[in-house]
Amino acid sequence: MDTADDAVLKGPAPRGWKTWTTKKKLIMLGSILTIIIALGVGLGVGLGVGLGGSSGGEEEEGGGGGETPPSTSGNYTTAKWQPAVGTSWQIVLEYALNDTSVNATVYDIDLFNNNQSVIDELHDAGRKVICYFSAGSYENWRPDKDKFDSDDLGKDLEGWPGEKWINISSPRIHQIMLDRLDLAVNKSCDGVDPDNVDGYDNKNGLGLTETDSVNYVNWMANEAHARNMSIGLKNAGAIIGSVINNMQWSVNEQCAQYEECDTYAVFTEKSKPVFHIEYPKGADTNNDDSVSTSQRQSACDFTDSGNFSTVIKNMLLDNWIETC
Ligand SMILES: *[C@@H]1O[C@H](CO)[C@@H](O)[C@H](O)[C@H]1NC(C)=O
Ligand SMILES: *[C@@H]1O[C@H](CO)[C@@H](O)[C@H](O)[C@H]1NC(C)=O
Ligand SMILES: *[C@@H]1O[C@H](CO)[C@@H](O)[C@H](O)[C@H]1NC(C)=O
Ligand SMILES: *[C@@H]1O[C@H](CO)[C@@H](O)[C@H](O)[C@H]1NC(C)=O
Ligand SMILES: *[C@@H]1O[C@H](CO)[C@@H](O)[C@H](O)[C@H]1NC(C)=O
Ligand SMILES: *[C@@H]1O[C@H](CO)[C@@H](O)[C@H](O)[C@H]1NC(C)=O
Ligand SMILES: *[C@@H]1O[C@H](CO)[C@@H](O)[C@H](O)[C@H]1NC(C)=O
Ligand SMILES: CC(=O)N[C@H]1CO[C@H](CO)[C@@H](O)[C@@H]1O
Repeated sequence: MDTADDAVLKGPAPRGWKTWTTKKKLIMLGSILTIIIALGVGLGVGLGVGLGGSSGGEEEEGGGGGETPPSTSGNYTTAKWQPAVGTSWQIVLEYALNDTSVNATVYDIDLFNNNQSVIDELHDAGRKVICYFSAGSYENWRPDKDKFDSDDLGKDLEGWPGEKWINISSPRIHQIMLDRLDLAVNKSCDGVDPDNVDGYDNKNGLGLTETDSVNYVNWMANEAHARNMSIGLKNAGAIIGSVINNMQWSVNEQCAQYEECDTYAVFTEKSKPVFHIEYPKGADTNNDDSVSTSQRQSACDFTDSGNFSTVIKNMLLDNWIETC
């Protein structure tokens, strides 16, 4: 894990692995336990009220770090497109998509770098398109960067030059994200992949909590669904229980490496795919070479792996891909 800290990565690649220190994993395990307890309590209440009853968009006050998020039991919206467990996929974020030859049902590509023409081409080939953007960070190279107010910016994302955590509770941020959803629907994206919704797990400088993320992710899901787009949860294992009913999939990085795929398997149990990425070549190697047998095993062999949509990628998320 520590070697990852030495990696130099540029541009709009995703992150998450970067800050996954042992300390963080311990904190996350604690959070998961807390959530499990909270869910137990919440389920008792929720069953009485009935699913679809109470509001999931309530304004929760963000308190101290590690606070237990609410177990939202209702007011979820549905999506027209629900991909099946095991759906094949490809993800390319490093540059505009220029290789559509991979035989995958779903392509996850950058919202800004790609024009509608390539999305149309994928649709013509019978594929579905998920459009990636960062929902939890400011990126100083995006075309809408000037819309961000300095009051909404927090700490730098460690290891990601030009990126800062943002106040995901701010109405100004919400408007920027609504504009991005409008852009996605204009480009005919079938779904969105909003990244960096786990600011609570990082030194964000804004006091972001799990509750903030739960409210933000559920809000964005309802807005995406209202635009006839589907949406998934990126990493953020600690808040799964409070948002999963609003999600159509999980996008996960490195659960095999960190031995936490069981956390994400709850998606497949609810008939929702886990679009799963492993980087067995490590942080510094980005080439077109095939992985070794042992590297493949480290990416592909885990409990429930047969239900995961696993891809083996370079950390830069360029065209190169292998499957299990
Ligand atoms: C909504 O999305 C579904 C699934 O992708 C699609 O079949 C349908 O045509 C869309 N509806 C509209 C009005 O765009
Ligand atoms: C795709 O674009 C990247 C960046 O411009 C380039 O390095 C790569 O060679 C291109 N690949 C193909 C298959 O055209
Ligand atoms: C693409 O994959 C599907 C199953 O996912 C398979 O049925 C089909 O034959 C494949 N096509 C090619 C050209 O390999
Ligand atoms: C997208 O379209 C714009 C405007 O037509 C053009 O400048 C840009 O090069 C295109 N990008 C790609 C990746 O094709
Ligand atoms: C984030 O935005 C909310 C809503 O505007 C505000 O109440 C809160 O104080 C802001 N947080 C920070 C750290 O500025
Ligand atoms: C989406 O398309 C509509 C109609 O062409 C246009 O009015 C609107 O400005 C577009 N929105 C974005 C975010 O591109
Ligand atoms: C996939 O999930 C189903 C339903 O949860 C389960 O019965 C099955 O054993 C799983 N298959 C694999 C290969 O893990
Ligand atoms: C699906 C659903 O019931 N959505 C509702 C959630 O709550 C907001 C605010 O009360 C409503 O506007 C939605 O219609």
